[in-house]
Amino acid sequence: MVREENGVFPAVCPLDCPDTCGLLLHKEDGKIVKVTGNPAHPVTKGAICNKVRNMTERIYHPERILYPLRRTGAKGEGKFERMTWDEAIGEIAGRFTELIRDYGSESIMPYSFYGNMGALSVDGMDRRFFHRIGSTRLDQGICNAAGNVGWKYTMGFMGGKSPEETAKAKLFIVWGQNTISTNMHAWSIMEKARKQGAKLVVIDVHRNRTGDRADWFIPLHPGTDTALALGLMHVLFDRGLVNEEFLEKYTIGHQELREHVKQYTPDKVAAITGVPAGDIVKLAKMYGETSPAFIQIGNGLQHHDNGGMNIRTIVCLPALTGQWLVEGGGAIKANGDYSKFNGAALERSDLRANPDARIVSMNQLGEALLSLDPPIRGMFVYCANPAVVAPDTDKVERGLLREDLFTVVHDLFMTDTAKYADIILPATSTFENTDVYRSYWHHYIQLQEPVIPPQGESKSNMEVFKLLAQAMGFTEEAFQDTEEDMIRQALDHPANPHIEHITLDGLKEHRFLKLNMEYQSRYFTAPPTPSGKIELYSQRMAEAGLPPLPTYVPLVEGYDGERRPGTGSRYPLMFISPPNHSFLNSTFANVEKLAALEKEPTLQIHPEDAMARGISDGDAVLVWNDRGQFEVTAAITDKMLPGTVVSQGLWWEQDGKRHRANALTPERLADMGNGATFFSTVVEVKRQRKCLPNR
Ligand SMILES: Nc1nc2c(c(=O)[nH]1)N[C@H]1C(S)=C(S)[C@@H](COP(=O)(O)OP(=O)(O)OC[C@H]3O[C@@H](n4cnc5c(=O)[nH]c(N)nc54)[C@H](O)[C@@H]3O)O[C@H]1N2
Ligand SMILES: Nc1nc2c(c(=O)[nH]1)N[C@H]1C(S)=C(S)[C@@H](COP(=O)(O)OP(=O)(O)OC[C@H]3O[C@@H](n4cnc5c(=O)[nH]c(N)nc54)[C@H](O)[C@@H]3O)O[C@H]1N2
Ligand code: SF4
Ligand SMILES: [Mo]
Repeated sequence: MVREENGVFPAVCPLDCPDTCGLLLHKEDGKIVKVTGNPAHPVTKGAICNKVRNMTERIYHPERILYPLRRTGAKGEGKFERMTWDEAIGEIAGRFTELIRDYGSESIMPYSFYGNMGALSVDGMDRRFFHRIGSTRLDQGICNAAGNVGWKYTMGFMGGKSPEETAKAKLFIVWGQNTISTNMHAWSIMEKARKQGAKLVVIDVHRNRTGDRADWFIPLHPGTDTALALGLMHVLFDRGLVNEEFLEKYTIGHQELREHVKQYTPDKVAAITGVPAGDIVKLAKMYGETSPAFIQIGNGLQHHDNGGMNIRTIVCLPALTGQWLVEGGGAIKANGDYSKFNGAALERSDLRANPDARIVSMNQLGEALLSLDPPIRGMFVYCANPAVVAPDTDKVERGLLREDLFTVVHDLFMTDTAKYADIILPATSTFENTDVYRSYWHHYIQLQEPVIPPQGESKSNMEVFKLLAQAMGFTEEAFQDTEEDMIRQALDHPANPHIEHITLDGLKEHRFLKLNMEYQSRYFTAPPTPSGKIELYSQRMAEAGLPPLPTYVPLVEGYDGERRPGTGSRYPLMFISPPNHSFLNSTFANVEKLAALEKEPTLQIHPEDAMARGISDGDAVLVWNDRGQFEVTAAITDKMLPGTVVSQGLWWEQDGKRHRANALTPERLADMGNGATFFSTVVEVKRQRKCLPNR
């Protein structure tokens, strides 16, 4: 039931961000006029980012889609006419039914990610529907898949330390994360600890906002983190800075590792990484001699060919020093496994008639749409914007342009992807829905109940898939469940003791409830790996054809062993395209206020690389490789080592101009988890036009 009265109402930030903030929505005359942080939330404590402080601009944006639309122009042209919900649901159900009859159920594919993190929005009725159809399945490896698999090879479980505890650390190593922009409450904790004397080291290929504020910024060549970690291990063993008792009691493979890392001398590692040998020794000593020492691992370094190995290797470090058992020490990459809901009950994969239906990696959408045999003929996109965020977007576009592909997009806006749709359905915002949220960083479960009514004729994901199920004649009870039924089912999960006490009634009363963390320490002393120990040597990796000990494997494309990036290639520069501060993936790129803060898409290029190409600051430059190209403005900076260029932010098409970083990125899969390899890309750059004088 929507709250009609004015006042201040609790809410949850639905975005794909580790912080999952508690919010307060301030309502006047039935409208949300202000979004602030909820000071009662124990971790996010009333602070929120500027993006969500401006959330009303998004919720009430004049371009929000409010009615179902049918395409009238060519695909991609963006011409549509209004249609009714009855017509839209009837047409989609009709087309899907025909496709299944003529080509089989695998001719249909969902494409979704976490534009809204609510369990009911992306892991609920939608999954039931596609299972029931028996569609092609989507392997959702675009974000953290490689790193999660890598972490689990070592630790068995996707969970690290608790955020609150890290306040005790005396040393923070931020490894491949732009914490200020992408995990701001972790940054608050670090800042507080630094006031008590803690030191901050940032290891990144680019001196991002966080690196700018570090005590020590260590730049390195992309995709060489495993080598750096092995160099640190070399020094830790060599100088007796390891915790022998911890190694003996809680790990397997430490003798093999000790021998193995002898080859990774500081000099050898310096040649690979670009980090001077003296700095490698200094960092290893700092890490080995400071306690508590905490490592914050981001997503950046796993978007590489060797991304899984990077994470698998870095999480071995706290085992070498025994920091897993020190309060405030250890590491976090993500804490998602602590808060797992009952996925089987939510998704109901038992409804699937064809459990062996084919699986498509979302990182290879272009290839799937163009080459899969038998072809995908119907695609339903929701909570995602693949025309911008997927690798090799030119290829994705060619797929979306296929006349024989029936595409439905459910979104709040005419995204770049929606322009290729045959039918667009208007989505509610989370503030119009009931849903339940967990965090992949902190330990609180939160409930969202509607604060405003659905805008226009928009409908939630849950409603849409219920309507479609009904129209297709699916009579199973699973399609009758209400939001509250499904929240109860999600929380009833005896396999996860951390949520055993959490109920819908409890959430209604308290808004957020903490996980039971009394079992946490067992993941560091008796982890759920095959050996029951932290696996420095992993038999499972050997069986999967991977090196069983942490091993530096050079990138397929780009940094070539011990030589400079791209040697011998026509494309001598490594291209990194991480998120910017004011967008959330591509969400908010159409909110004028936030886009204005980011000004324009830029290519950050080192003075040496710019000079070699006659490029001045502010010039329009063309960045290209065999996959595609895009034009951006050059920003000359020494924030990277020579040989690396950086373009932050995933931008929408504007006034017919595209700035799609992903035109350049590969569909290749990472070493583990079928993860994405966005940052393992080489390019060349040339000047297009001189900087305009009035710029
Ligand atoms: N403001 C904002 N916040 C966000 C997002 C957003 O788009 N905007 N996105 C959300 C999502 S979905 C995610 S997954 C996270 C992502 O946020 P983070 O976890 O911070 O990861 P990235 O920003 O992808 O990359 C972090 C850093 O890794 C660096 N990097 C790239 N390659 C390498 C490498 O080989 N080695 C090392 N050491 N560093 C490397 C990049 O230069 C970048 O500075 O943030 C979430 N929060
Ligand atoms: N080059 C490069 N590419 C990247 C990355 C990178 O760092 N560099 N990062 C990658 C990563 S880590 C990620 S996680 C992906 C993210 O990729 P996506 O998950 O596709 O992220 P967004 O672009 O934010 O698109 C989310 C969409 O969901 C819509 N949405 C929000 N709420 C709802 C809802 O309730 N219902 C429906 N139907 N729609 C809703 C939003 O309006 C938005 O259009 O991008 C990846 N792509
Ligand atoms: S995007 Fe992240 S930091 Fe911003 S309000 Fe949402 S959860 Fe909090
Ligand atoms: Mo992500």
